[in-house]
Amino acid sequence: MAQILNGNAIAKDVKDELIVKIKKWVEEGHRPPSLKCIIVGDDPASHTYVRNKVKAAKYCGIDAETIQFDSDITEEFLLNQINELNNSEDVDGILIQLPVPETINERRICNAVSPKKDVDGFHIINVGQLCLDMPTIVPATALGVVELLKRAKIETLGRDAVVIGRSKNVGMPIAMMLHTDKRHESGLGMDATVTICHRYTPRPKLEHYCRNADIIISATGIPKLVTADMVKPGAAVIDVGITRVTDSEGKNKLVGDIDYDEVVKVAGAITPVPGGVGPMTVAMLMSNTFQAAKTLRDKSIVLQ
Ligand code: NAD
Ligand code: L34
Repeated sequence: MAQILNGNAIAKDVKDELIVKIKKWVEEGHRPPSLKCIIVGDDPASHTYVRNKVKAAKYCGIDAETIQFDSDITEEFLLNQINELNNSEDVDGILIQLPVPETINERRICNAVSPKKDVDGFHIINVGQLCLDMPTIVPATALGVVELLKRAKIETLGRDAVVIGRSKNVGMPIAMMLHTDKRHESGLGMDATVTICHRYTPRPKLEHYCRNADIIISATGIPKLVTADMVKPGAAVIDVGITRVTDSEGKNKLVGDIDYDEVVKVAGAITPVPGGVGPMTVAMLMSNTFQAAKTLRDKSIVLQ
């Protein structure tokens, strides 16, 4: 049976370490880090996620506030709100929970956040820096996956990793981080050999790449995409996917992309859903917020 990677427990370790660092930072005379979470519309999953973020922030000693707007606001209105937060000395981190309504251009919104306050790492400058292996703010889910691998002591150097899903906010940054070069200035250095699969990867090919992989990371939102016959015995399997389904008793539940009950018998390590990558995303957002607070106050760092 695989080792179960407990995302809740690892996320708690990350947050407990942050509590100590933030307490010290405040004792040095700084105000607590401050995070603003914008949410547009009433998508229930988005509200759950933002609630989890605000709760985690309070736990860590970060001041967090949810700013809620109706789904019929204009893009211009939202851009103005972001600009006000960009200009406020009282704000370190800004995130706009995605998805936003279709009337609003997501890329324009992500690029409107000041890169130094962009705790999601979605601004074009932060994405570019990530792709260049430069120090930057890395999207929280990708950072969460990497932190989970590191803390579970799963070796990546020279090993074969498959990332299923190539979205710009999730699959792509995960794949980027996995092949970072230890010799580059970001210092991340995961040094895996990475294969990226997506919706047009033919199923037999997907199976072939997965069977060869030491690490499988799936981020598609397709339940049971990864079955036990696709997993090399002993491989680490990280499930980023989250889908809400109704079970046989009519109850709502969350499932990932991995056929957990079967894969757990073959894999060397596996993350559950819920309680795997999700809590790590939230914890790493806290880490990004503290990083942003420190960067904003460090006058030795040249502004972009
Ligand atoms: P997305 O819809 O933007 O991307 C899905 C990706 O899956 C695409 O790149 C697509 O090519 C690929 N894909 C679709 N069908 C496929 C198939 N049959 N075979 C291989 N690849 C296929 O979604 P996203 O924003 O990248 O999110 C992916 C999943 O991860 C969703 O379930 C989302 O809810 C979840 N998610 C979880 C966290 C977390 O913290 N755990 C964070 C972000 C997203
Ligand atoms: N801007 N939009 C922006 N940044 C993000 O980083 C996100 N994401 C994704 C959706 N949109 C975003 C998140 O925060 C997904 N996501 C996220 C956040 C938290 C959790 C999962 C995904 C989480 O807490 N998951 C719990 C279960 C939550 C539940 O009960 O529904 C878990 O154990 O997986």
